Parts: sequence; structure tokens; C-alpha cells
Amino acid sequence: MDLVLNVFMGFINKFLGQAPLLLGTVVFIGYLLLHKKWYEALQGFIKTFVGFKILQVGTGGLVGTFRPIIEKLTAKYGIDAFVIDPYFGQTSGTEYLDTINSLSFVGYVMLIAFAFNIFLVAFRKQSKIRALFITGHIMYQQSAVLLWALYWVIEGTGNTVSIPLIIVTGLFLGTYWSVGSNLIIEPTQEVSDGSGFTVGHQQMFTTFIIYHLSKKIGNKDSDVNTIKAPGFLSIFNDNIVANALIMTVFVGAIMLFIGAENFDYNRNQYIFATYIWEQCAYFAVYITIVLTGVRLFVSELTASFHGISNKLLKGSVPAVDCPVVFGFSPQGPMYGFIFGFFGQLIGILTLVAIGSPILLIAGFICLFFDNGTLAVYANKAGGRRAAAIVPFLCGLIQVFGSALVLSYLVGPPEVIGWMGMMDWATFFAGTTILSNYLGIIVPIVLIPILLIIPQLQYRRYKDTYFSTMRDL
Ligand code: ASC
Repeated sequence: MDLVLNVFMGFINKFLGQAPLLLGTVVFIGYLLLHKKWYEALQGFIKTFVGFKILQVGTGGLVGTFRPIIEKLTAKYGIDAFVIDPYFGQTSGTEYLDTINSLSFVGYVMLIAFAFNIFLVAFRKQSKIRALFITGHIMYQQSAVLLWALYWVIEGTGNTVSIPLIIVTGLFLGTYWSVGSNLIIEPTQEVSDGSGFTVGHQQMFTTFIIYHLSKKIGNKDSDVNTIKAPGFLSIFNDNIVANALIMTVFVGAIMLFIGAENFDYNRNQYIFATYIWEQCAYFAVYITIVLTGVRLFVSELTASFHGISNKLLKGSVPAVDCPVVFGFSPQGPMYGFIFGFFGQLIGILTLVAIGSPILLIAGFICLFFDNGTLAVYANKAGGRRAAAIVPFLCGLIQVFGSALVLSYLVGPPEVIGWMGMMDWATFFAGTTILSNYLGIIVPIVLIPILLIIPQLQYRRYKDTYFSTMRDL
């Protein structure tokens, strides 16, 4: 029995949870289904794996460079508080579940959710779900956070998590993955010029809402990537130059405010000004790396997934990590980061001003990947104006929604933060709080309600629904 469990957990942790391996395997199978030679399929696997690893080098570099700056800024205000960052949420979940001997159940939740997603795609004629959620690390992260949060508000007995709750959490999360990533297939096709994928991440419901709102907020023709600036400003037409310069002004100002004495850099090698410049220029370096990785694996995925969507699961669409859309809007994420930053800052200062019992620290992942992604969609639908207003508002909501849900989750010393990403500051925060009062019935009832959404979506896009616009 132990052996079976070990093999099973190994499969989850070492394969399903490893996005490059999972994605590479999907590409490999896709090519085989297209009757490519085995070595061509192998080539696809390698390029996808390496492309995804390049992406991870870029995102890891962004996080490693900018997270400490944001943390130092909050330290300067003397705020000692919870961090709104997915990894602080994940750590809270795993550490807490470990204290009640329930950590391994995270794997069960993830597998149940994934199996339910596959089931819904297999019965897509009835369910109208086309999207297969394959962002491994996000699947694990969300399973941990949701299991912890629901357990705490529904059971919280100190005993291990009950079997019904594990099953309900898995089915509920699988429904979210399926419905959320399916819901943004059409907007993602617009954003990515019909590349045939969708995003499987942490802001899918929000993306849908802001995409439609943005059409009313701004004008899509004033696209942040194509605005042509005249004279000296024309150097901003190049996204490497724009990213480096704008971040130097913006993050450089923050670094100056924090003060040279609070940075630990080699004084023999740098003066503070050159240190600031180098750190900020890294933004352009890592974005370029991210884009290189994305282009590599997106082209493989797009080509090979035809095998799966034509042969195995007709009309299905892969849901992958959010930076895939950055390649189609290299300046968008910077807008998201900067305007989301102001939103979060105002939100946090408001919590301090009103004497909130829960104080928060901004997290870089939330600022950059959540708001950056939302800005790309906002820009596509409503141009520059939407790309600024939407992340700003989301910054506020990320802070207030997270503070609210945390007020229901505080207690155990293992709790150090919450996910903060938009769907988690709204939809999951709401579900957790409602479950606190009404119990397990809340996620149970939400499953069929959510499953109505793709039915409505089908009505709207009947003609292209299972062609996913790829053939248009
Ligand atoms: C997250 C998370 C990450 C990033 C990554 C962006 O929410 O946990 O590691 O965003 O998915 O590429």
C-alpha cells in the first residue's frame, strides 16, 4: 500500500507538478498523433522543455531581483504583516496542513481536479469545456491553498482533513480550472492572434470581466505596444529601451527612497547610481529572456497541439502559464506592474490609516504576473487607458480582498500570507468567507452553477466554438 502511495505521490510531485516535463510530454504526444517521426516528436519535447526552462530563468530572475526591493520598501514603513504572494499562500497551506498530517492530501486534491478537468473535456459536447489546464506548479499551489482555507473555515478541528472535503475541494477546483480557462479562450485568441492556447493561471474570471470592461474604458487603437512616439521619445518604441528606462525611473525612485544604506551591494564595484541602473536594466534583461522562452515553447505547443485537438480531444485547447501572452504585448506587463503598484500602495496605506488588524505586504509575483497579465488583456480591448486603470483598480482589490479573507484565516502561526492574485482576492476569498458561515454546501453548490457558464458561452460563439477560432 505504501509503495502504491509513494509511486502515486511521486507521479504528482515529480511529473504533474513539473510544468516543463508535463508540457514537453503533451507536445511529444501531440506530434506522435500527427504521425511525425519519433525523433521529430523528441525534438519537440526538447524544445518545449528548454523553452519553458528559459521562461523559468526569466521569471525567476524577475522575482529574485525585484521581490527584495518591494520587501525593503514595506520594511521601511515598519509594517510587519502578511504577504500577498502566491508562494506565501502556498507555504501557509502546506505548513499548516503538515501540522494536521494532511499534506499528502494536496496531491489527491490536485489529481481529482485534473481528472475532473479531463473528464469534462472528454465530454465536451455536453460540458462545452474545451480547455485542458496544464500549468503544473499553479495546480499544486491552488490545491494547497484551497484545501487549507476550506478546511480551516469548514472543519478546523485539528484532525486530518475529511475525505468528503478532499473530494469536494478537488471537484470544485477542477471546475474552476475548466470553466475559468475555457472562459478566456476567445479573449486569448484575440490577444495572441489566434495561437490556439488559453491561459491557465490565477486571474481567469477577472480577465474575462476586465476584458469586456476595458472595451468601455478606452480605445483599443492606442495600443501600448504600437504607439509611435516622436523625436527623443522614439527610443521608447523599442521595448528593451522602454522597459529599462521606465523601470529605472520608477524602481530607481523607490530604491533612492529606501536609501543606499539598506542595500547590500559590492561597494568596490558600484556607486549607488550604477547599482540602481544595473538592477533596473535587469528588468529588460529578464523580460527578453521570458519572451525568448515563450516564443520557443508556444510555437511548439501550437504546432503539436493540433495532434491532440484534431485526433484525441477534438477542439480542445491547452491552458498554460500566463507569461505566454507577454510575447504578444511586450510593453503591457510594465504598465500592469507600475499601475498595480500604485493601487496596492494606496490600499496598504489605507489599511494602516484605518487601523486594520490585518496589515499586508505587497508581493512581486502578484504585482507583476497578475497585473501584468491583466494589463495585456486590458490593452487589447481598451488600449493605454485601460492598461493603466484596470491594474490600478486591481491593485486596490488585491489588497482589500486579501485582508478580508485573511481575517478569517489567521490563528495558526504557519499562516504567513495569502495568494493575493485577483481570482483569489475575489472569487476564492468570497467562497472561503461564505463557507465559514454556511459550510461545505457552498463549494458543492458552486460546481453546477459554474458549469452553466460554458453553456452560455457556447450559445454566444456557436459557429467557432469547437474550432476555437484557430481555423479562422
Ligand atoms: C504565479 C506563480 C508563479 C508565477 C508564474 C508566472 O502565480 O506561482 O510562479 O505566477 O506562474 O510565470
